[in-house]
Amino acid sequence: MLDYSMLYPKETVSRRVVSMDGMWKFHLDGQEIGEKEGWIHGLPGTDMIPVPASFQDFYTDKDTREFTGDMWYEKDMFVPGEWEGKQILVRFAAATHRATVYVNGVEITSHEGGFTPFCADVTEVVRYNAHNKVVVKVNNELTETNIPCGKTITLPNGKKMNKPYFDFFNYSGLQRSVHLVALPKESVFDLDLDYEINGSDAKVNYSVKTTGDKPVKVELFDEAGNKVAESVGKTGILSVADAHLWRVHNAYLYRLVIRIMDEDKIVDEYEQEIGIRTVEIKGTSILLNGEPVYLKGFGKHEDSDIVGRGFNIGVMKRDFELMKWIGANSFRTAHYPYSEEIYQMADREGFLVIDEVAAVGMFESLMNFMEASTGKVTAFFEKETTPILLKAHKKAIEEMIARDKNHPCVIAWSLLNEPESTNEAATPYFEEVFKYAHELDVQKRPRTFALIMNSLPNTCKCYHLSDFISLNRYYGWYVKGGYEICAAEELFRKEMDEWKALNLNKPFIFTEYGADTLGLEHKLPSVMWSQEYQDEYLNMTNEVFDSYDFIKGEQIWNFADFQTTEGIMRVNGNKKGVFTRQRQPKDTAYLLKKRWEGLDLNYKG
Ligand code: GCB
Repeated sequence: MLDYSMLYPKETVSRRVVSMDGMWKFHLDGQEIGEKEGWIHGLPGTDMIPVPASFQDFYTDKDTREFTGDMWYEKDMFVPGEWEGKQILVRFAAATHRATVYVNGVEITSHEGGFTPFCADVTEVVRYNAHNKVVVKVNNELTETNIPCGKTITLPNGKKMNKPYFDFFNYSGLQRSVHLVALPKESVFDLDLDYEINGSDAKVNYSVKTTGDKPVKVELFDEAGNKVAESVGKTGILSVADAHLWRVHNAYLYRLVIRIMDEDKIVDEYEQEIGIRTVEIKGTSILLNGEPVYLKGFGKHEDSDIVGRGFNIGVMKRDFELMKWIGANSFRTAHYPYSEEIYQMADREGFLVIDEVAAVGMFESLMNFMEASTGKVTAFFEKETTPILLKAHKKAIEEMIARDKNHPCVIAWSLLNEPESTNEAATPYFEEVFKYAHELDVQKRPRTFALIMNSLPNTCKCYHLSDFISLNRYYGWYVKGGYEICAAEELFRKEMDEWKALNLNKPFIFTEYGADTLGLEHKLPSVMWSQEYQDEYLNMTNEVFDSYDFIKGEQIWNFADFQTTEGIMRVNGNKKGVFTRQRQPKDTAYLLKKRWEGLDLNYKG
């Protein structure tokens, strides 16, 4: 079990939350001298950097942008005297990819994994009614024993460099918010919810974990603020008559209030917005509240100008507006769990989310998107270090599920993206992660992984574990692009016919398909990279999607252009966006809008 609570920090009668976002002192440590020189007590120099943000795109020199290694952050925090007797935490929503936290010169905790929160319990070291110094050492090196996978090399000039086995820039640093939190000593630690719908009524099965033994009281309020159910006990059932269900683009959110009581005194109070809904796979259908849904949407990234992968509340708002405009109803959090605020917004806006753990790059290649289509195979899960990787992967799944399980928007877990799954050795590894996700999720949401191009009906050794099959396919781009597109279509249909012949009786969705397109490039007749070709490519793939009844979703790659490592395969980033990186539509956005607005939610039933 995790030794810190994954609950989102919220103020209530018993809890206090102070944002530590803003300018932090910052120092790169290429020589690894920080500890020796006493940086845990305070950083040298005067440079400051915003949090949350990736550090890379602020600076004008390339050594800084490409920096690989340790970087240090520092900020003072004032701890009010009236908090004495409480549990005091510094909560990092993420530190990419690993971090060690020091407060007042004392090492408090370390955390590995760059896309989930952790807390430093500083109760024993803080000074009350005084300023306290928080110092964080963050490291952004890539390895094959943690996720996302890659390696770190040393250049002839002595500088380290990241070599990701994945196709997005290795943005890093304190990319999400930091909060100072005060909790009562006995507090709500965790919450699990599961739903049953019976006609117009619903049951909410809840289970609360606290850090003590005092009794728990739970109340449920509707959107108008009326109490609709209550219960006593750490586990129980809330019966809701005439329940408003959480639906696609018609989200209804109830407010669950949990209180730890001492007689009639509130010891702790926590609130959670919840949506009553069920998710289930039946035959080739994905059912939400028992009704079939067809997924339309995107593989996304957290990526924007200047702040990189840093959480950007304005970009989040714009992205949701664009997704609504184009008629999308879903997205996959490719290739890592996103900022918590994005799930909160998806809950509110009624979007369906496939939540993906950062298990990307499990195919040893710097151009896996290319090489997989040539049939390349790498023995990724047969290494001496595979058990260490598996342990890190399982921990990341545990943290993702603990963090995101109560969001109604999360309808499925994606446990790997484009792994090497054509080797026998992959199967036991996959079995472990699939079993683990199932154990952890009370709602038993469907699990999947995104299949890379070399993972075909006759080569993939792991697809049987997926509750629905997710395909990443680039027929007409990496395979037979341009004037050969008719050959691409033939190969595409051949593969789909082979899947059909297997009669798996499971839904298939496309978690990736797309074509790089330069935002300003027009050419008549089309050439690859032109806006005209992106449309041609989409018309071909859409026809294939419409030809198979078991295809139950299409999530195009990508929502927007995004930054990658430089190289001959990318023109200053991946340009498969339907929108530019500045969130303006390419031509194809209008084609997709027309298509998606015309497809019913229960398309293909
Ligand atoms: C993929 C990867 C994604 C890449 C994409 C591409 O299959 O999952 O991370 O960005 O292909 O554009 O090649």
